[in-house]
Amino acid sequence: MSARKMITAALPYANGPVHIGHLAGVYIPADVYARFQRRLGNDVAFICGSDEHGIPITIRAKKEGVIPQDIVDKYHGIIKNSFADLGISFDEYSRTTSKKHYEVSQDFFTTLYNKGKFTEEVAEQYFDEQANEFLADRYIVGTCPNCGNDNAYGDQCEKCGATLSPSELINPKSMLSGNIPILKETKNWYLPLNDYENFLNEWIIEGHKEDWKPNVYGQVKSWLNDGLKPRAMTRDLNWGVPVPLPDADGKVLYVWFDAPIGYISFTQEWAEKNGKNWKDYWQSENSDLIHFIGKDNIVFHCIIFPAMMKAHGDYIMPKNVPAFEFLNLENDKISTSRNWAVWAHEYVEEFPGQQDVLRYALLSSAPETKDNNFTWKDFQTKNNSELVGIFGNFINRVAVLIHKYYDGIVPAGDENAVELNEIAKSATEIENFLENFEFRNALSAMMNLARFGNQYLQTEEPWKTIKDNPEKAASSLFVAAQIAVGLAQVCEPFMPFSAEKLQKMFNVDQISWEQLKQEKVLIKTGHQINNAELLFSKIEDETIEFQIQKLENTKASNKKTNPKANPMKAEIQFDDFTKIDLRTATILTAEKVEKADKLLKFSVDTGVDVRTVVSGVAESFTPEECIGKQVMILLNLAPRKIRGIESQGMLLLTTKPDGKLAFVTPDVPVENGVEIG
Ligand code: B3M
Ligand code: ZN
Repeated sequence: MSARKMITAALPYANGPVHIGHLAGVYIPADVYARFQRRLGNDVAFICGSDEHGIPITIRAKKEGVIPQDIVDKYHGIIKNSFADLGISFDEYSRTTSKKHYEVSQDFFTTLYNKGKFTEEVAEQYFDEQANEFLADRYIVGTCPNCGNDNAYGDQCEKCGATLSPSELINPKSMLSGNIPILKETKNWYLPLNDYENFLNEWIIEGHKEDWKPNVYGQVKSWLNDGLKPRAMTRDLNWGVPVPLPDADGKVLYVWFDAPIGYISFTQEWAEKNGKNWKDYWQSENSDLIHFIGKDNIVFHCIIFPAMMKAHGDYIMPKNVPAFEFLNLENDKISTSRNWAVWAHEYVEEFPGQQDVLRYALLSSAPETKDNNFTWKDFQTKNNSELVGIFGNFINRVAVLIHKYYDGIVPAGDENAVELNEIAKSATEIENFLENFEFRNALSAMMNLARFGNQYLQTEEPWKTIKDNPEKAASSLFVAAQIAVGLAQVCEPFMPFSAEKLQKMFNVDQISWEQLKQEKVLIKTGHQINNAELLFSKIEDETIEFQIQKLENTKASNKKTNPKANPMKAEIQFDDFTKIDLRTATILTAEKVEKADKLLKFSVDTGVDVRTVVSGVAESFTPEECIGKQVMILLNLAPRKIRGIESQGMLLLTTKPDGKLAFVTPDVPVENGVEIG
């Protein structure tokens, strides 16, 4: 009987595109595993989707000056396409804003509520009176009690790395309005994780010491040693799945409550479309649940989500949670905000048809047991020396020689040649490694078969023996053809695009892993093969230089030329800019405004008319200094009353190093009323 494998990959936040760190640490290994399980003949559901709730989304929306829905729509599309382009073979890729997900996650909450699994707690939380909103930790800034950084967040100081709670911040301020927040009482529903300590200890600490990765096991153990506390499963926020209770206005499910339920709701979506029963995957002891995640998600997948499922009562526990460490880029931490990344969607565009090269390079430096590093030079070497030099070279020689000497028909050879054992050996090794989540070793075992084939040809030299021992040449190429087809089979989980090309080239179908281990002859004497196709091509130095230069540019633009300069405001569209009517103008008269130390009143010739403008420049200029100056005016600014005087427009000003103001003027005299833009 085939086994059932419920495989999940962490739901990426739809607040930015995916980069090589995500790919190497979660999605490519998960895909290799899922593809391999399918080849074993197992019943696989490989499920993922975008995580569209939570603070990361609302922060991004604020930064881009749009609403959260716009953000998730944009990035969900980009992420989904990148995965498809890179051959990540999800059975379902959905999103947590789907209708089904709202139903399933609310239903899950209601079940726990009705079973009395939550406690209700009233606690004081920071509230922004002007914005009329409770503030998530990330929305509070203040001075770090640890290092004095003035821009520490309510949950963390990014300067010294300290983990904080909002109440520890000195002079907390709301990021929404800049005001000082007040403390206000609010009720939320908590899951008393402490009630699940015994269960978790027994299940993981006693039950999975041997088979879970040491990094995962160790982290869980230290959490349990420290003791668990009740954790709020609801939040006062306006972006998320509404809490399905009558007295819960303005409250949503905690993103780490709803997101993992996404795995379940997406499985349901998939099952409905494919005539399956989702419960076979989530609520049956015949199913193995496996979560692929990054190391920062361990506590959620090994403690909180299992506690939720345990509280619910109907669910199986994960069989394993292979969590990966982090991948660095050119020896520096990958960072979305610093744009220090290789973005999946850019790679696909810049390296068309070379998806397998990235898959190969990332798998071979997958951060399995410790953080690892990606460099472009290394990427180039892996392609040129291994994929082109060994794998591609071997395949190409086999196909070309069979065409050259035998018109593309596989010649006769020894069906019991010892070399043929290498194929089953490679398949078995790969199987053992993958069942153990050792992706790098599995990849090496695959490459070793290519290496073996290459050396075999080199020693046999059929291009020489063809002259005086044609039978030997035929036998060598028969064996080489078996190895080539073996490679076409074993490389599929790792390099699916190349596998497809290879299968076409040798005119064979994909077979199961079992067959691969049993059948020595994978391509028979007399079988017609197709023309050789180029599998991999050399990556030139210029291509790599271009990528390195791109990173250099990022580095340069991350270094502010003026450290005091404020960050850029939210992006605007060209249409927004064209609404602004800027003109050249000349100051005709200037006088002090009574009882206002800072203000001067001007009459200004704008070319269009002569109008009155009040400006706060009295501490920088005398009225006499201003008369006759050519300036720039924002002409279509709605009039405002300043000290009883109607100011019709605004003069453009900037600040000099001494703190005094200066008019922005054209660098040569021009007529009044000329447009600027
Ligand atoms: N969105 C966190 C992350 O991307 C998160 C994973 C959810 S898995 C249920 O790190
Ligand atoms: Zn600090």
